[in-house]
Amino acid sequence: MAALGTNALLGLPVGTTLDRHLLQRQNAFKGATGGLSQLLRDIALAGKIVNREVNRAGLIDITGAAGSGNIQGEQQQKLDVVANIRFIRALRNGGEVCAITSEEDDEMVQTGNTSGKYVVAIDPLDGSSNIDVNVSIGTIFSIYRRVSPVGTLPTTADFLQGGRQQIAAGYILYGSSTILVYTTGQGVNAFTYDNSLGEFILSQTQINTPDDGGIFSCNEGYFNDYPPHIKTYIETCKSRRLMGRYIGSLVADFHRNLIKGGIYLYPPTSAAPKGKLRLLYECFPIALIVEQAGGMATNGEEAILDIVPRELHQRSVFYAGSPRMIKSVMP
Ligand code: P6P
Repeated sequence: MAALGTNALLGLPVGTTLDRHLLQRQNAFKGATGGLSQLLRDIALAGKIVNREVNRAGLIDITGAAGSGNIQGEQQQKLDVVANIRFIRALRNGGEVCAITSEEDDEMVQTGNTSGKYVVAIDPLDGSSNIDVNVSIGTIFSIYRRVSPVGTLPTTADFLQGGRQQIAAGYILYGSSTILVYTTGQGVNAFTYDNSLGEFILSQTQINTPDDGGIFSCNEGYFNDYPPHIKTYIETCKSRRLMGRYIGSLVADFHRNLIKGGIYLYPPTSAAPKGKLRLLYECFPIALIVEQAGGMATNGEEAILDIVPRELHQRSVFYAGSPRMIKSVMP
């Protein structure tokens, strides 16, 4: 009988808990202190709590607008604020993280753990305009080792590192099932949440995205704003009868294309001439995942991971997915 999705690197069968997977990975790397494993457990814990709140949002009056805005100029949803609090609290209490950059906070959040070796950039709840209409949403996270000395106050320089300096990245998709997908640079694995056990269980190992795909994902409402070569590319997709799929949640659109093969496009628009998506906590983590899965991510001029950010909430044009499709959108 064929191996049941055994994780070739560590011989871990599908069905392993996230905790055991982290321990196996930690033991496989000499000098590992367990700090990164604990950090990922802290993220998973917050994800379980947010999952619970997302699933009952309509019942406990945490849908709708929070009545506040964020630095992005976006109307915060109540669940945006709730998710932000949950992830910041889990990371602060976990002790491994000295600072957090969140889509929902204008400034870097100091956790008070000056001994923490890591910093986290996070979009606590991406696609939150979909919350009230029961469409999939997600959390996206990126982890760096701090560059400021351990024991001192962290600085923004800890976050303004190139995309290839990430030591881990991932996302949690609150969809038909809740899955956590992450990489530490040794491939991409997915864990499905079993809420009867309260555990994330390994469900897909060493994910590889197809070299080409049959899905293109973009907001065609902005088609008239797109650069000519992107317009041509989208017209070509249609002439080839590819499927257009776009639900307005990056994590959901990206994950579908990762598994089936496809391309996600957020080109420059008149409203966002430098792109809409945020580099630190949307583009970088998704780019690390897709490259680890054999795909590509670019801003149309260079690989996303080669960019060195200048500011915490910097935006970027973003194309990510199957390599043959990405090569078609490079000018
Ligand atoms: P638009 C959600 O706000 C987000 O950051 C991504 O999750 C999503 O793909 C994109 O923006 C949707 O933007 O302009 O198409 O509504």
